[in-house]
Amino acid sequence: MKFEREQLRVYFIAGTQDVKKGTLQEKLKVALEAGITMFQFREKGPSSLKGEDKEQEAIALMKLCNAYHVPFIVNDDVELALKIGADGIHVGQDDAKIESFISKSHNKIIGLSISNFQEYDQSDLTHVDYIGVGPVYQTSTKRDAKQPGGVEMIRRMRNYDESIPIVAIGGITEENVASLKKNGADGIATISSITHSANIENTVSRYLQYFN
Ligand code: 3NM
Repeated sequence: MKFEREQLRVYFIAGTQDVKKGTLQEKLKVALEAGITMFQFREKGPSSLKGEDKEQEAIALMKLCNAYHVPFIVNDDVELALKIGADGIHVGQDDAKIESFISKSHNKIIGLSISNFQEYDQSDLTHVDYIGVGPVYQTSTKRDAKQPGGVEMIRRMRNYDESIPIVAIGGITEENVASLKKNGADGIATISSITHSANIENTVSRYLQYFN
């Protein structure tokens, strides 16, 4: 699938470990129906699925995304992404993974996490379609998250690179989206505000309103 920056508008990220009530597949279906523009399968941590179970879950989630023509991105696991034919990968500061992915695929979406200017400067962005910049705010979802940079970091990153597609991540809620958009984010990426939402449809609809 070809990358377009509009796909970053409402970027839902989750793994089975993020869902306490119900299932990830149920939640993803509601979120897709409500109009999320991208999905990342991020299966991580002690309670996450492994091996064959992880692959089966990934395939089921990918099929849902395909039905809605929403890109299905795999976090970190290049081998899995290639094996099941995902639309792309998202990686941390790891150029080797990007190299190995592009050597075995083409026309795929590649996202890279960037937490600060030092990481930006040391990254090769040649094959990178978008950067995930964060954490913007305090997050309890990612254990090893760096210091939050606030909306200021988004503004400075946008000034530093005027053209690269940027998705803001970390502690996103309906309250902070407007200022992130105003300061240059092409979209928001969120885990808990969707997985913990009492009404996913409303949450996604309100996010979309800010970017439409
Ligand atoms: N990456 P929530 S913060 C997956 O800073 C992830 O790169 C981050 O979860 C980064 O939306 C984060 O619940 C967790 O805060 C986002």
